Amino acid sequence: MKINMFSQQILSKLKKAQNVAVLTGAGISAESGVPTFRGEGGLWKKFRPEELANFDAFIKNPDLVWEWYHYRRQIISKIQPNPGHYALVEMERRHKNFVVITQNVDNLHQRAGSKLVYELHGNIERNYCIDCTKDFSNQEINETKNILRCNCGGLVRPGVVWFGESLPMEQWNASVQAAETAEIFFSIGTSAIVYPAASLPIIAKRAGAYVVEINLERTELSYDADEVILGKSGEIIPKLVQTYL
Ligand code: BV8
Ligand code: ZN
Repeated sequence: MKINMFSQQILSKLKKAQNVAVLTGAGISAESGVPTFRGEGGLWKKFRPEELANFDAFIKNPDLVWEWYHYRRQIISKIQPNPGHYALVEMERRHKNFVVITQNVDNLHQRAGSKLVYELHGNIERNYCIDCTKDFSNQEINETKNILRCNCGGLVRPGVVWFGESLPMEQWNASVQAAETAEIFFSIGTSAIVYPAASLPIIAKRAGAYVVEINLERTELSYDADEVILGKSGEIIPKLVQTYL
């Protein structure tokens, strides 16, 4: 394991790689102005995400959970993707099979132009009724900051995956497959503690991928990564792209 900017290994591997997978977390959106959950600069100090992002919390205190999501929707509606997101779009053009697997719900990879994005934890721009599963548009949601009720009487919840809930099966299976076939696997801006997403770099490593971590600080994954690059993803990914593309 090395701690430096770009090694010869990563550059030569990237130049010839056809299969590249990237796992992203809240850190990649930090430079756009989306607060992270944990780590340096993590803003949700008042509540641990595990306390709010679960179904029981929603049933016990729907207004509080709804307010948290309303606040986050407001932030996301005002900000833009950053150079880290855009650099991944450049990489997608360069490699035959390139996939972004994201734990983020902020839609910023898609807004930047990434075509193949697996959303493991859903998307904050979707909402649905907990009883009849009817979808509610973002516009309907944004009209009020109070929690909505469906015609059937059910509460409307955000279309995200909460703790204790299963990930979308198709996206998860496709992500595992991408990890198993990746020649290079990047883990970017994630504390790598939320499972099963955090198992993807390990799956990739066991299947032979060169695992590269990009983060402000070392994480649970750092010991297993082949290379750790410490710094801001919005600076490092564009530099990497300039160096090898
Ligand atoms: C499940 C979505 C099966 C909604 C989120 C005990 C042991 C092991 C596992 C478990 C356990 N107990 C329970 C579990 C399972 C649990 C889990 O993993 N818990 C952990 C916390 C112990 N997982 C689940 O429940 C998952 N489902 O397992 O299903 C099942 C089914 C039924 C019953 C049981 C099990 C579902 C997990 C989904 C959670 N959903 N949110 C929302 O957003 O509101 S969680 C939340 O954490 C985030 O949304 C995000 O998706 C996820 C991960 O966070 P990160 O993205 O990594 O962000 P974080 O803030 O932590 O870190 C930011 C990083 O960026 C930092 O490292 C920082 O240094 C870095 N950074 C900052 N700025 C920059 C930067 N890096 C680079 N550049 C910068 N500029
Ligand atoms: Zn309903």
